[in-house]
Amino acid sequence: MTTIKIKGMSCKHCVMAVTKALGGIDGIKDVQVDLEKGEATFTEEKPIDRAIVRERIVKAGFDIAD
Ligand SMILES: [Cu+2]
Repeated sequence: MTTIKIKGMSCKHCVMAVTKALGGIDGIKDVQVDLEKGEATFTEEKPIDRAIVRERIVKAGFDIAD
């Protein structure tokens, strides 16, 4: 499992948007987003480039905390 910090989520709609953005990436599955912790957890079926993850998250209107 991989866990990343997501910046900018404030409600369950944000959670859904982030879940959808991550779930749309080829090779990522089992996406779980925790609003209170500001974290997203997922399984990588193959190594996923962090730049791609960041790009999708930014496109959805959020950002990743390093
Ligand atoms: Cu929201």
